[in-house]
Amino acid sequence: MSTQIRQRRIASEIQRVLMQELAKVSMDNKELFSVNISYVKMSKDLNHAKIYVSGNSKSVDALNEEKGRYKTVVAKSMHMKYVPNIVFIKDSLTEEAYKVDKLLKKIKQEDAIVDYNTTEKKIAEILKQGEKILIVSHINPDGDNIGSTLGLVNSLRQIGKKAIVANKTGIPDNFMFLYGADKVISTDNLKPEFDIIVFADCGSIERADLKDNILDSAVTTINIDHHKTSTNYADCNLIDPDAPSTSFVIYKMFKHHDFPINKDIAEALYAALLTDTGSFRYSSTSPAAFDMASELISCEVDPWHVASSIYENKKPSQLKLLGKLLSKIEYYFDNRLALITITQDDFDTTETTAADSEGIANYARAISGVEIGALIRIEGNDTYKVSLRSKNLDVTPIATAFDGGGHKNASGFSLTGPLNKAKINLLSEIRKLLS
Ligand SMILES: [Mn+2]
Repeated sequence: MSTQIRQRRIASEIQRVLMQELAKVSMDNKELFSVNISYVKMSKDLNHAKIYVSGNSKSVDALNEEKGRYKTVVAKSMHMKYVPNIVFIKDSLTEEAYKVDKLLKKIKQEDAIVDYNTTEKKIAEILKQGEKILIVSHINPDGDNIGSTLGLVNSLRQIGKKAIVANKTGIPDNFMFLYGADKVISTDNLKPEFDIIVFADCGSIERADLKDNILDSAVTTINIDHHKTSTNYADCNLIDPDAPSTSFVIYKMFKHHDFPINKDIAEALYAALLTDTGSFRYSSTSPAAFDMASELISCEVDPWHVASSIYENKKPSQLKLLGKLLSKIEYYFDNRLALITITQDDFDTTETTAADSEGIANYARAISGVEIGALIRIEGNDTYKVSLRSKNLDVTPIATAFDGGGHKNASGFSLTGPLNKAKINLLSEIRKLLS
């Protein structure tokens, strides 16, 4: 056996024996609890063993005080004729590596913050210099879309900008109480006259449904969002995936760069925050989310006025639709998936539209034992809009598989029909996630 091989074999055997002993000893001596033997180096003549350990100097001293005892342990279990002298050495390499790793992470985080703050500042400057500003979100807008775009437009109008909000499908009745909601126009009626287009809470540019001549006319495009799947499709992209709502990202920019916030603006931003956190229930409801809510309420926002206008303002036809849909929920995969399907017939017979189905996917998720609630809704000629709601699973992989996006617990995408084909495609992707 070559000396080198012997050196290595004995070294690894000593390491194994001492690790075992350390595991025993550390039960009584907490100092040694986190000590680990990184490696053992034997001298050529096998008379000395250097034991490199991770841990603080105190624990290394403690080991060296008892090194006679450890030598005996090694001698006993290895049946060696000449037992090597043992010395414990603090392995600063692992510690260094740990420090470097921590430092790199910190630099990366700081870079991201610097990046974010620079972008935020740049966007604030662009908005303050702009004249004609178009603000859009996606079709069938939700509360965050509406509140974010209205909060932004009202603040920009306060500083003298010609700013408007456009939406392809208009504002649902329960958000019409927000200031400026009645001035929102259809994207179909836009003229190419804007120097800036702002996309707010709009995960992809396609969902905004803007005509090419409008897009081409703008000098600068801005994307303000909190969807973790958001792509950097605009000239300037301010995306905070940890933000509870897009209105949170806008509110931060308002505060950092002195944009006006009056009661109407505060109410719009609050409505967006309230709806996107599921009334402060989702895990996105951070301390900062409550701080924002608290500050907005100090701006005279009445939380009950906002909540009751949005949630306790349903038309009888909406409840008719809900009742119809609840009675035909389908269950799959041991009741872990609950699926609601909305056909054109469901809308026609209850005299409702897509806007009236907002929030219905949540009912599927609300069932005990269900892990994913899914909603398939007719959107157009043989196209279906799918909304996924999960309790704990991350549903974004399913959404991205179908070119959609969203958040961990709430994602969406489109599927082409016929309905049965769309359903089978959806079920096979969900099966993968649940297995
Ligand atoms: Mn949002």
